[in-house]
Amino acid sequence: MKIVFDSRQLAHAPAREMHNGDWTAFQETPARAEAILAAIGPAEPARDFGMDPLLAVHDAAYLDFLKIAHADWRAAGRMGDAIGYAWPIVGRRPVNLTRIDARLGRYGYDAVTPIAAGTWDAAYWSAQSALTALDAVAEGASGAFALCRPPGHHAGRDYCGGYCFLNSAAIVAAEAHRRGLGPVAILDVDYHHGNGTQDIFRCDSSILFVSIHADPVTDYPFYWGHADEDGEGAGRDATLNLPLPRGTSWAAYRPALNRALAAIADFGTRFLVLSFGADTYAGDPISHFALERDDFAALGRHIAAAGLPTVTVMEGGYAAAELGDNVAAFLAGLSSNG
Ligand code: OKP
Ligand code: ZN
Repeated sequence: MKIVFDSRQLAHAPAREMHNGDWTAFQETPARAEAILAAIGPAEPARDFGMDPLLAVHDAAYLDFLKIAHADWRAAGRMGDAIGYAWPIVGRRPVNLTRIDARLGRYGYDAVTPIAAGTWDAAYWSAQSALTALDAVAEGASGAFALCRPPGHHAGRDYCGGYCFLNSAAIVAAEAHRRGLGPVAILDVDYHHGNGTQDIFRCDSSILFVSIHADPVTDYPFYWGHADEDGEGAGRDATLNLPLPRGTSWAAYRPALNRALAAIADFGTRFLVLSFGADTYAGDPISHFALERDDFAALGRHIAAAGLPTVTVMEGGYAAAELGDNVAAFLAGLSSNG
C-alpha cells in the first residue's frame, strides 16, 4: 500500500498541554510519526495541491488565524506556544475581536491544542499528504495510507481542538466527492469521537459520517458523539454514532463495526475515507479500550472486506513503544483481500 508522509509534518512540536488540571508533556509528538515510519516505511513525500481543497472544508478567516496565531502570540510578548484560556459561552453574542487571546478562544475549544512556531506548516503538509494519498486511489490503487500528523478529526470548519488543526479526513472526503468518486463515507475508528468531521458534514446528505468511539459521557470530547446525534436538516440520518463503554475489547467492538459497515453499504458507498486511530489499544496511556495487536489486523481485514477504494488517514495513538507495530498490523489486515 502506498504510504505518504512529508518531513515538514515534524515541524509541529509544542512543549506541553493541560492534562487533568496540570501541565504534562505534549502527547502528540513528532516521535509518533517517526515510530510509525520505522515500522511501515518507506513513505513518499506529499505533493502540493494548494489552498483550494482546504478552503472547501475550512473557513478562510480560521485559516488566516491559524497561519499567524503563533507570531501574534509572540508579538504580544508571550513566550512558548500559543494556547487559549478564555472561551466564549455557547449562544453568547458573537464578537469579532483582534486580540490574540480572544482569537485563541474564538477559534478553539480546549487547552490541549497549543500552537507552536511550526504548527501551520506541519498541519498544511499533513493535509497535503492526505490529498496525495487520495490521488493514488483516484488513479486506481485500492488503498493508500496518509501518515497524517498532526491529526485532524477534532478540527471543525472554523476551529482547532484535540491536537487537530486541519481536518484531513474531511478535506479528502470533500475532494473525493467533488471529483465524482462518491457516494463518499467516512468511518472514524479513533478512540475519540471525530467531532470536527461530524460538524463539517452534519447538514450534508451527500457524505456519510460513521464513528465508533468511547462514550462521550466519560471521555473527551464530551459535547459530541452521543448516540442520538444523527445529523441535522438535510443531513439527517447521514451521521451515525456508535459510542462504546470504557474497557471495550474486540468481542464488543466487532458488533459495532458490523453495524458501521452495514450502514456504509446501505448508503451505496463507493469511496471510503478512514480516520484510523491506534488509541483503541489496551496499552494506550490516555485511552480506555482494550484492543490488542491481533485485533488491529482483524479490524483492517473487516474493513477491507467491504471492498471499497479507501484512503486511510492517521489520527491518534499514544503508546509510543507499540504504536508502529499496531499500525503495521492494521495496515497488513487492510491490505488483505477481505
Ligand atoms: C486526539 B485524538 C486527557 C483528555 C484527552 C485530549 C485528547 C485528544 C485526542 N486529559 N485529551 O482523537 O487521538
Ligand atoms: Zn483519539
